[in-house]
Amino acid sequence: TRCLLLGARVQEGAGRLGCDMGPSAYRAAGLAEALAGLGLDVVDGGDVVPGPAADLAHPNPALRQLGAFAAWTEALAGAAYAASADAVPVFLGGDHSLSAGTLAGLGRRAAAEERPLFVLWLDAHADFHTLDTTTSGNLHGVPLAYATGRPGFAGLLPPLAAPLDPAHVCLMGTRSLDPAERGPVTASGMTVYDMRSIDEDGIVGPLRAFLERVAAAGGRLHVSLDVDFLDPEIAPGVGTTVPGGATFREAHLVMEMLHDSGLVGSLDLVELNPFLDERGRTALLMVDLAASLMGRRVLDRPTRTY
Ligand code: DIR
Ligand code: MN
Ligand code: MN
Ligand code: MN
Repeated sequence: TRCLLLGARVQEGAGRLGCDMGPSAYRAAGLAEALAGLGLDVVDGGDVVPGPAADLAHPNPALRQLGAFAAWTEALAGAAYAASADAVPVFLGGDHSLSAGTLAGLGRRAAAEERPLFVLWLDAHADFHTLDTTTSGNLHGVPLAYATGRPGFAGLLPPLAAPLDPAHVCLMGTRSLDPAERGPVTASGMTVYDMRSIDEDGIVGPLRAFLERVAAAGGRLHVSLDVDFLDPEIAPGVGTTVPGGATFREAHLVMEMLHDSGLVGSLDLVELNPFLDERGRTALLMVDLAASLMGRRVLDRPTRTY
């Protein structure tokens, strides 16, 4: 299969500037070379360019950059739909608001294939706010709500060709929910393996159970990897660090199991903020994780001093 890298220099959804440099950092950290080194056919498709941002009004005064978010969502939905026809797209973020677009486009692709779309959401957060419930106003906090068809996005964001079934969504690494997200996350039917459950039960059994469900349903699997899934001690280059995240080996093991499953059809690498990083170590770790997902084995991982 062909692996298509697509940059998305969106930073308007995050609370601090700098995520627009993410695609450059992944390229400088050697993402294309790492994947090509695994024998994959890798194409760098450059960066997705959004149309102009409309001036969109909304009663929630906290909201920022709604017009830019809508323009990015439209452009990325089109890019994700097109790219997923014959390649495994890897979206280089950019903040997590970009997943509104990728999930919309991949939902449309899955519907065209008559396969269900499943999503593995690796993140400290649930990103399940609606435009009405967000208090930060940062739109990286809403993509899963939009993609699963929660109310309040109509007329502002592109209509969904096929809403994502919350029963097909698995959150892992969760450890920071805002009060207004808790009830809706629980009621949604999404599977949530929060950090406490991973501490108690490990990450292998829960992930295996989810992957078996995807396989049994003949699903197309999308993986959305937020840098803050990882513990800040190993991944400082992100604007929303939360203590107690996934360890180096937990994260690689997830990626290795995803590769072995053969189910992954697309990947988001989001929230890397190179301005906050330490000499590229977070970018390099994300490159290594992507390589594990694409088939690098433990024994041929290059030695790096992070
Ligand atoms: C928080 C942060 N829930 C918000 N969300 C983040 O602002 O809505 N998601 N950082 O990754
Ligand atoms: Mn996120
Ligand atoms: Mn997050
Ligand atoms: Mn189902």
